[in-house]
Amino acid sequence: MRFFVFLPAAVLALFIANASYAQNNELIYSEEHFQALDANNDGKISAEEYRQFMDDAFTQLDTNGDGYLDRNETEGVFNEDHFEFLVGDKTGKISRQQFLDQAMRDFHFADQDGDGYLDYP
Ligand SMILES: [Ca+2]
Ligand SMILES: [Ca+2]
Ligand SMILES: [Ca+2]
Repeated sequence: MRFFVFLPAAVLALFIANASYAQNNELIYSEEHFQALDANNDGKISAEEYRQFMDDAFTQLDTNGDGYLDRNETEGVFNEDHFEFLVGDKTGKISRQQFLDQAMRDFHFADQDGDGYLDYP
């Protein structure tokens, strides 16, 4: 399965072994990537499983534990355009809520049939 997902492309590559990029930040998922996200092993990724994964990812990225991601913490994860896009305001940092909101927009974008789950490739 190949689909374009903006935020996960950057984050998943960091936290899932062997995730690989194609061009334009398109992440190529293999079955093992899906298994990493599919916490209850029912063969599909629910919105809640996805949200939990991204929430954990945020916690790991927020190395100084202030509840925001700044440029230093996201170096090598987001380029400058991505960072500005995610910040979206003048704080200069990405809050957990902003991060998860974008993650869930990506989830629903990737869920093309709209059943609330991402299926295995
Ligand atoms: Ca599942
Ligand atoms: Ca931080
Ligand atoms: Ca679906």
